[in-house]
Amino acid sequence: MVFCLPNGMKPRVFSGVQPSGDLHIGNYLGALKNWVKMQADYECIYCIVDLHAVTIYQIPSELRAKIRELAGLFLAVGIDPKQATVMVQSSVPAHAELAWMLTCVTPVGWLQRMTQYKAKAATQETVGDGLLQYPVLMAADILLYQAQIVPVGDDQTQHLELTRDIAQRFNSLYGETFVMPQTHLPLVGARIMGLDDPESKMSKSSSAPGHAVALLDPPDVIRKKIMRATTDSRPAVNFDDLGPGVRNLLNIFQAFSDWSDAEMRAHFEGLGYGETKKRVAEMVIASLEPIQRRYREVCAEPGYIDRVLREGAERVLPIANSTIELVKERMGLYTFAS
Ligand code: ATP
Ligand code: LTN
Repeated sequence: MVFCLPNGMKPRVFSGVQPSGDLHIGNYLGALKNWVKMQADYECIYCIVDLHAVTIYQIPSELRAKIRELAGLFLAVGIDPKQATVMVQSSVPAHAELAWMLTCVTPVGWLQRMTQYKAKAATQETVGDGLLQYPVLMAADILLYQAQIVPVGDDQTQHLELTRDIAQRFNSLYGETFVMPQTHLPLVGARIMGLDDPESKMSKSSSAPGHAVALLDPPDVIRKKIMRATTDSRPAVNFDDLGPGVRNLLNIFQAFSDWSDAEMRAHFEGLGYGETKKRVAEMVIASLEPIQRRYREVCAEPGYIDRVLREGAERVLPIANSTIELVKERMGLYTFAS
């Protein structure tokens, strides 16, 4: 579906990924694959959210490298910097500035209820305040650009609801200021589960070796991880009674191949698990091969990634500054007399 504006302007899309851990096929199928599809029809801003990553301690030298790696992967999956803007969150200070202003209208109880906060806080010895404020910074990312559409995986729907609640509260306190953003989920692939544990979401922060397929994993590693994926004791694929592990593998195949449900059934019904896994592994390997090739090309071009990131920040700066001026004006904060 393409959202239309009266004057021919394209609706604005914003989304982000944290430069923490290795980008995996869940991130690709849940978010980035959609981002690529949307860039021709929308004004897209794709952001590397490094300020979000540091809500949990990151080794500085590794974070610095991960930011460039992630930018390279954005380009490698097909994001075209001529069509879409690729930028780093901390290079536009207005993200943090707006986050502070929004923090002041956000009840702390709303933040303490977030499931991601509760899950991540449980893994930390000391919980930094940034982890609690994480969804406010995410709201600021989106509202700063008055984005209408936010393409994400299923795990972000609660954060998007909170973003709308914060925007509504701000608008009712200070007058109509922010556009209400809509969540955009993929039809297939919105929630890819861990290969080792199909009851939990595939996640960058898991350290279990067979948990996720990274976008840069070599073919033999992909094959090994998929062949060892947790399934069940049923003899073969039965679409009327799929266990969670097999459902997840078939979901991965379908999201990569874009096959219909009928095609999936015709191809896999009654097939043994060993052969099913082989076909899934070959589909994943073949789909990632051009991404990995393009990634090597992007990295081989000296200065290219940094140029894209600098131009991205320059392109969005006027939008960010005009929102900050509007918000300051609405809240009664000081602005220089002109
Ligand atoms: P972390 O474990 O560090 O929180 P993550 O793997 O959840 O990382 P994010 O950077 O938080 O990755 O998410 C980037 C994008 O990928 C978001 O749009 C998110 O919804 C999507 N995403 C993350 N995991 C999955 C998944 N398992 N299936 C589908 N989409 C996912
Ligand atoms: N919290 C998101 C990353 C993120 C984001 C955003 C996504 C930060 N800011 C703005 C969409 C829009 C996650 O995927 N963990």
